[in-house]
Amino acid sequence: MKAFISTLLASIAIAAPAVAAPLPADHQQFLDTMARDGVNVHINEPAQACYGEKDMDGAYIVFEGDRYLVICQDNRSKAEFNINEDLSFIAPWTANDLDTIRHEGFHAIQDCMAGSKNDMVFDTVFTSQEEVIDTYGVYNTMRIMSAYSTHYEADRHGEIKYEIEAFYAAENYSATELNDMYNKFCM
Ligand SMILES: [Ca+2]
Repeated sequence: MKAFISTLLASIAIAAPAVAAPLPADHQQFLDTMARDGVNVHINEPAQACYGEKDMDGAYIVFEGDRYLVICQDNRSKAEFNINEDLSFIAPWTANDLDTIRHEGFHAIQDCMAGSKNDMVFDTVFTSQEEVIDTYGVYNTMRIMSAYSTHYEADRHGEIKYEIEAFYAAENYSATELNDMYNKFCM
């Protein structure tokens, strides 16, 4: 009997990841708020973004006035999580996936800070950039600046402050706090 139970448990452990793992409620709420306000939320698609040459975590994009929040999950390519080869499959969420939701969602909030909320014209959310860098850490800040200038064109240099702020916000603010910020600045 004991052996049977442990075999059963082992098979459950293998089968469980095939069931779409629900997002933690706070992150689901943040995505729902943005979706209700017209942001198009895409998980593991479009393929050009999530299965292209760059190993992307996600993106915030505005195309012809429509806002897109793209989340590419860490485990999107792992066949063992997707035994049915379902194209719309959602892998189990990782801490980094959740960080990506907070990071890209924060870019949507930055878009609300200047011009219209769907024009990719950003402003910072926090008044003191010194405080942001101080809290996030100079080393981490330099790491972002270095990665960013390697990956993007030099003429986008002015946008680094928005990246630093988004990394800082994703690390230091909960999805609930970011949801409140979205409601405050975007609605
Ligand atoms: Ca804007």
